[in-house]
Amino acid sequence: MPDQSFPGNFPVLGQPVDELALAEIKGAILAKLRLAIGKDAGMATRHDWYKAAALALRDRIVHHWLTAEKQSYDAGRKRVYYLSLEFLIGRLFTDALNNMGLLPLFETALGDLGVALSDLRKCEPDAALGNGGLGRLAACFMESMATLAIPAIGYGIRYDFGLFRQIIAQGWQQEYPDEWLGFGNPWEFQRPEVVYHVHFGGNIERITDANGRERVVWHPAETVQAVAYDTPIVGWRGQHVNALRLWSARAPDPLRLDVFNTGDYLGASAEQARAEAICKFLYPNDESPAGRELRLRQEYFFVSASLQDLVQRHLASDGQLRGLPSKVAVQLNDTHPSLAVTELMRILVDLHNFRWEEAWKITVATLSYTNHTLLPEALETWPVELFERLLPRHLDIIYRINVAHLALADARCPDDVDFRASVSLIDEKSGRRVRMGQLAFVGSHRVNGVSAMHSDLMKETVFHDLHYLYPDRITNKTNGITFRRWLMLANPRLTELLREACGEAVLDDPSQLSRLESRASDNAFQQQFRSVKHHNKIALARLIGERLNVRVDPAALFDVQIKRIHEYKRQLLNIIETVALYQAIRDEPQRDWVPRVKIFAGKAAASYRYAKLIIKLINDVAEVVNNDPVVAGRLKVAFLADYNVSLAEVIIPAADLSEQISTAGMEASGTGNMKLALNGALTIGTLDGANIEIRDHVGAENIAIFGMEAMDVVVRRKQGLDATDVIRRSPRLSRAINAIGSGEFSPDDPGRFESIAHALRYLDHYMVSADFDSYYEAQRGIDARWQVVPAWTRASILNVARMAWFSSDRTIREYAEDIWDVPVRGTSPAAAQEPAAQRGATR
Ligand code: 26V
Repeated sequence: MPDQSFPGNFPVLGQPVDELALAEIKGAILAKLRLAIGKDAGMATRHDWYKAAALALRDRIVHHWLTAEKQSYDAGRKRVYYLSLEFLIGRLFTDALNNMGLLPLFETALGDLGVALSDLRKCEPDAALGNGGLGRLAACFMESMATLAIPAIGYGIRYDFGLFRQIIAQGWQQEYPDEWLGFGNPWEFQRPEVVYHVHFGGNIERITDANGRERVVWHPAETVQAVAYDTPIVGWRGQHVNALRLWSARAPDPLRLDVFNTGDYLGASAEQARAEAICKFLYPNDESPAGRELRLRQEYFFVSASLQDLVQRHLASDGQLRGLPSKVAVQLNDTHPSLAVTELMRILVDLHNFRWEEAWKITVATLSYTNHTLLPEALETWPVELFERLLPRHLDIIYRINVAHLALADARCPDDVDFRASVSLIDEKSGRRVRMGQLAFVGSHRVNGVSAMHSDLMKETVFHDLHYLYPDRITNKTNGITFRRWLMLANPRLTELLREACGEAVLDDPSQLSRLESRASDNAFQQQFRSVKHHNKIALARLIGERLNVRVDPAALFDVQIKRIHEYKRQLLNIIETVALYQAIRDEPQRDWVPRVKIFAGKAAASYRYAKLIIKLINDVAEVVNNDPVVAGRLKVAFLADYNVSLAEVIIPAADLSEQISTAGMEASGTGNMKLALNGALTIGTLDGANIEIRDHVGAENIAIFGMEAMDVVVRRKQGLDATDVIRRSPRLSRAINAIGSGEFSPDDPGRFESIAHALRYLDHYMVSADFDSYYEAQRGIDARWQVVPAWTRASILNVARMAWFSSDRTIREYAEDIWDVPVRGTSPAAAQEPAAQRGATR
């Protein structure tokens, strides 16, 4: 239901625009332009208009925000606090407009004022406060929590610079700072009164208090202030609004006048510079985590400020902390906020005089932790020495937690030193390090993985022994995506068609998508569906033309791989297949090859040299293939620079084929896989992460699975990484590797890709060579299917029809029920969202 609480009667989607409301919005935008921006319509730039419109919208959101906040407070509702070092939000303008039901009204109002909403939305920079999947998941979850009216606050850091901007120069990636705050940020509210002190360093002292109790006092050496900035996150239908609270760092004493007066102008603000460094930039997550003190400072900074904030809020309403877990659920997004375990213990024991055992019960009952990767090199650990220097009291608390924890381990497995070593919070093998995963696990009542397979693998691998000690702790919560952004906003034409075909209710209840099933073979409907896709492909083709000066045919198969560039994601497998296909076309140019456009986008970590070389290879292959007259346009390669949420919103609706080809066992879940399938792309993928569940839902006949399974990978790796055997058996692969290694695509530097060819032959850790034949065959199977248009369209429609379960509303409902114990408004019919297999449908 649309919310009527704000003055003015705003129309629901699809209804005619109300003249009164329209006049009011126009007045509001013009007033903002004059009074908040200080310009009149004649002199306003597009950016001024955007800001004025955003501020007019924000006013309307704030009314709902304050109402929701008051209702939650009055009802004493339990609150969720989502702690994440990353929130990959993208743009907020049309997202908020859409959820408020104000998109048509603003569009008309702005049109009447002589500006196009479609132009204005491009003025907003992406908020790219995240690296990839983990950060985007946090953003989808924030939107779903607001939609489900769960009182929640997202806590993170307000980075001055988000994820770097990527420029491709002569095929190479270059990084530039992301100055997203350069023109201000109309969405945020600075809260100068919400400030907390966060301490670092110094030493601890053990004392006995007046009651004869042993206490520990921390005498820190350094203090930084955390200042809150709130951004409203509107849920679908605009009724509930939550806050994303991001902390900015500053020094308590920003300018040392005494120092300044001695003439040392730089020294006078040195403290400020040191404090501000904490929120200066976002760390890359796929870089090896070697000794970066600043990162640990970031982690403690945001954990401490957030916990102080939530404890203070709880005390203000409940007066005591004993009942914290009944009013507060804290979700740790990966191990980055693991210090919450020790910080909550410190607050309870040192500051509020709780006995250790009771404090521990409260802590574990309040916290829960999500794991997002099994890659050993990604598991966070910190040198004990660094910890001791930066957070002496926290290290002390870790040691004490470990004593009780290891006593439990000894009781379960007496005299088993290996078991003890594997569950310990301290890794003694590699120079004594604190293991953040173990800490988060032990301090949480629930630990979840992000897909069924990933959660199973957690039990079998990284957390095998901890799972044995705490068998009820690990649970699965398969990721999801918000359909508002990834379907309604990104693909308005498909949304329109779905509303016609499934009814208006599909906007609120994705299980209605299943009503498409009966239309999947309907010729007229198929034509409409194809025409939507074609329209989206024209838009993407135009973008590729503008940005890369490459002409692509919208009738060709758009084959899309968009994600961070990483060896385990295997962009290399895709580009080798491209080379093999290119060679096949050149061998038999007369054949009727299925025209394909290979579309890549993604960033490599700045220090990840091999990934950057893969980007160069893609661009070098593109240069040759795109300009070869023999190919005659039947194969094109496009690498789109600076992949971000906004670019994803253009590529995803235009995709025919979704590449989800990670080495089995290595992709925890994936969420791009869900976005692409929801928009009607068929998946070519390995049995990895959520691909497995996507197959279960869309049906094995509507997805192309290839390659080794996770167990096969483990077995083959044990045998060694040499791939000469498979290459000998595959002339096609051998020829493609030879072409790459010998410089056919890099005549200016023939040795450029020798290292890649070498790895493919002798060090095939990611099974690129081992999986090649299977992948190539699966791709030719895709070619064959593409040529049977009605069958392809049917499979594409069935993908859309069967993706309902991957809504992040479903995921959040599961967190709310199984982990947070918070009530959720409205439940959607679960049965309709079960996998086809479980419904007994024909496969
Ligand atoms: C971190 C590192 C650090 C060291 C070098 C290799 C490496 C590779 C990946 C990562 C990312 C770790 C956290 C992360 O972003 N995980 C992603 O979380 C998504 C949301 O749950 C999930 O869909 C992706 O599969 C998972 O990679």
